[in-house]
Amino acid sequence: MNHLDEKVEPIFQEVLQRNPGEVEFHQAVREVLESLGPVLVKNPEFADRKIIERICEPERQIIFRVPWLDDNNQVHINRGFRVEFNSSLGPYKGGLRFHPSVYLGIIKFLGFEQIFKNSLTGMPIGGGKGGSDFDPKGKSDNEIMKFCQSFMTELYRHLGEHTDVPAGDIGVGGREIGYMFGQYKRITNRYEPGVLTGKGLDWGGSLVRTEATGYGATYFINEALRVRNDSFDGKTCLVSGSGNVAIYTIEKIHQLGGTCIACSDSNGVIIHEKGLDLDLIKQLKEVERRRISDYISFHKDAKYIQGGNIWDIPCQVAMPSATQNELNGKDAKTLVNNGCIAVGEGANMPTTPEGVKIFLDAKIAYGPGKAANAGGVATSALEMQQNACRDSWTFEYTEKRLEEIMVNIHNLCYETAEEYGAPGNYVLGANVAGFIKVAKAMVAHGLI
Ligand code: NDP
Ligand code: 2IT
Repeated sequence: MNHLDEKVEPIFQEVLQRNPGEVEFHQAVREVLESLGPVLVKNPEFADRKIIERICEPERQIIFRVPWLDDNNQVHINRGFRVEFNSSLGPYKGGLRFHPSVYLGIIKFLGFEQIFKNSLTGMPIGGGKGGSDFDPKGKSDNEIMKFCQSFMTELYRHLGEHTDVPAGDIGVGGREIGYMFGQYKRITNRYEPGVLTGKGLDWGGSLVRTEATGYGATYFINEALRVRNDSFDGKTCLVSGSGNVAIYTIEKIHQLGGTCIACSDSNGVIIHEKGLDLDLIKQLKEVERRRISDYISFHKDAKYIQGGNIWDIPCQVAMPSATQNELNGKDAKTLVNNGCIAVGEGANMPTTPEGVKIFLDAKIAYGPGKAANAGGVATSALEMQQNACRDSWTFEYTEKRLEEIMVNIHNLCYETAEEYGAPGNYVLGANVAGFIKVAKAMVAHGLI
């Protein structure tokens, strides 16, 4: 782990003490705080106003009971969360995650990252995150609907287009957003598209939102390769996961001339040396909601490795797009030794601190999640813009906006890293640039 500046160390110690057991939150906070020492030296008013201490404390945390009935009329109780972290730059904005591993520490790490990510997009959005320990795997469509309705029956009172605007994340896609939107509309008697993003295209959604996170992460790495006089063309790539982010990362890599030879889920890895068949993956995952292992029934030359580690496969570009801490120090070493020159994080905090250090020391093009995967939330902000003026843009126009936003984020991180004496270090660039904008707004708004 890197050193913390002497002004920042006591703040981190207090975060540890005030938030016991929330290990993912500690990890996310530490990674940002490691970059902030020089920012306090240049901006003493941030220390005087205790901006870092305030940023580390969510503005509001909501935890609630979510009761629901399964198809056999059995009662289940889950826990719902919404952490409204920071509203300096706009209404709270960030996804909802439904996964059995969810607890307050995961929602807080995601909400904390979201503050700086949303700041980097240049759009007027604050940071928040929510979700539940509900496990959508194996549930019927009816059970998913019942759960979403019960979840929204509490959450709705905290939302609003100028207050808090959720979207999807792991386990929450278009179907779940639809059920939640329906319940919101029913309870409030208001057709308010601006209250959720990731909506269906016929009822207020934006073209490109489905593709945005994966496309955006690929654009970010494309730009990082471009400044090194390189490109995706002819590169062998790995994309972990096989959900929303993974699918559209693979699609954009293929459009830019790379070949993605492996993807995964929490059970195993698919390897297809001649390049993954993306139409098949979409059919299996988006339409039929099956496991990725079923891929090999359609392609006899593909391999499935149960419990395999995708990072053991030699590649030039790796795009972790599943979940937090899925790539550790040993994996990072293997990737670098195998000739990997770029890593772009579609997922949030997928690389452990040991892994991050190895990528930075090796000076490969490493795009951290809060910069590389910001295209999803940025396109959510474009969806909010379209909703606000009752408009809908074409695919081409919206994708162009997304590409410009990702190039801007890349350049902001790149230039900030140079300014702070760490050229090529996108971690430092993203943390510092994301933080400064929020910090300045907090100073302007006074002690609240
Ligand atoms: P999906 O639910 O669509 O897909 C998640 C994928 O990751 C699945 O293949 C899943 O496998 C795998 N996965 C999830 N949890 C684990 C785990 N604990 N261990 C191993 N594999 C796991 O989610 P998304 O694609 O939307 O999200 C993927 C990542 O991208 C997350 O980190 C999310 O926070 C991040 N992200 C998402 C954005 C979005 O717009 N959706 C925006 C920015 C970041 P399995 O089916 O076996 O669980
Ligand atoms: O982590 C993320 O940025 C998301 N899950 C998307 C959030 C959003 O509001 O679109």
